[in-house]
Amino acid sequence: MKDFRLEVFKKASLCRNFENILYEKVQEKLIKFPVYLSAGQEFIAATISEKISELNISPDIFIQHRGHSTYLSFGGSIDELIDELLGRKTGCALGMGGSASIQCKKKNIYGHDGLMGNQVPIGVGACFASKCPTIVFVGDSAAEEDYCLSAIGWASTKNLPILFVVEDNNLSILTEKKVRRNWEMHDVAKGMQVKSFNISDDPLIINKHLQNVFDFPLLLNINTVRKFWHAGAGTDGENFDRYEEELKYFGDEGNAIDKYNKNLVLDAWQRQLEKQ
Ligand SMILES: Cc1ncc(C[n+]2csc(CCOP(=O)(O)OP(=O)(O)O)c2C)c(N)n1
Ligand SMILES: [Mg+2]
Repeated sequence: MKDFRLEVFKKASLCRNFENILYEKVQEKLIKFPVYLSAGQEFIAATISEKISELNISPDIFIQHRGHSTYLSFGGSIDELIDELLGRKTGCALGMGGSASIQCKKKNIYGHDGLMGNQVPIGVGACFASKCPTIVFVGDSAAEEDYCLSAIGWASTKNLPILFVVEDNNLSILTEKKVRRNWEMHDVAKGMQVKSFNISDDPLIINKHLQNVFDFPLLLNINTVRKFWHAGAGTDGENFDRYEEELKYFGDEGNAIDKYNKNLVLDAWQRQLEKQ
C-alpha cells in the first residue's frame, strides 16, 4: 500500500521546485507579465489530487489565479506550463493566459478568467448541468464576492456533488482578513447548510475531511501560508513553511525526492528554452 503522506510530498515537491525555479526566472526578468506563485500553498492541491486519484475519478476542476500547484498536482504538463509562461502558442492556454489563466483540457482543468472568484459561479453552473464531481478552488478574498456566496447557496439548494476549497492565506494582496470582514467562510457556508470545516493544510488533516467528498456539497476553508509576494518575485519575510516541515519528516528520502524534482524542473526549462 502506498504511503499517502509520501505520495502527497512527492507532488508538493514538484510544485515547490517548479515555483522556486520560476521565482528565479521572474527575478532574471525572463517573464515580464505578472506571475502568481503558489509556493507555500502546494499541500492543498497535492493532497486533494492524491485523494482524488485514490478514488479513481476525474472531476471537473476550476482553479484560481494562483494555480500553478493545482495545475501540476492534477497532472497538467510542465512543458506546456513553461511555454505558457514564455507566451508561446504551444502553452497550455495557447500563450494567451499567462500565469493567472492556465488550463488543461485533457485533465478537466478550467482556467481562471481574471475576474476574482468568477470560477465559483461558473463551477457551480457546470456542476449543476453535469451533476458530476466538481472541485472549485478560491482564495479567501475572492470567496467574499457576492456572486461566490450566492453560487455556494445554489450548490447547497441543489445538493450538488461539489467540493469548495478556500485557499485561506489570510491575504488579499496585502490586506489581512481581519481588516476585510468579521465573519468566516466556513460559518457562512454552514449557514447555507453546506458541510464546512476550518482546517490546516496538514495533508493528513485535509485527507481526513475528504472522506465523503462529492456525496454532498462540502467546503474546506484551508489555512495556509503564502511564501512569496502576491505577484512577482519577493518575500514578506520568514514564515511557517509546511514544505520544510515535511522535508524534515521524510529525512534522506525527502531530500532525494526534492533533488529529483529540482533536476526534473531544471531539465524541463532547459529543454523548453533550447526549443526556441
Ligand atoms: C473582481 C476583481 N476585483 C479585484 C481584482 C484584483 N485582484 C486580483 S487577485 C486579488 C486578491 C485575491 O486574493 P485571494 O482571493 O485571497 O487570493 P490570493 O491572491 O491570496 O491567493 C485582487 C484584489 C480582480 N482580479 N477581480
Ligand atoms: Mg488570499
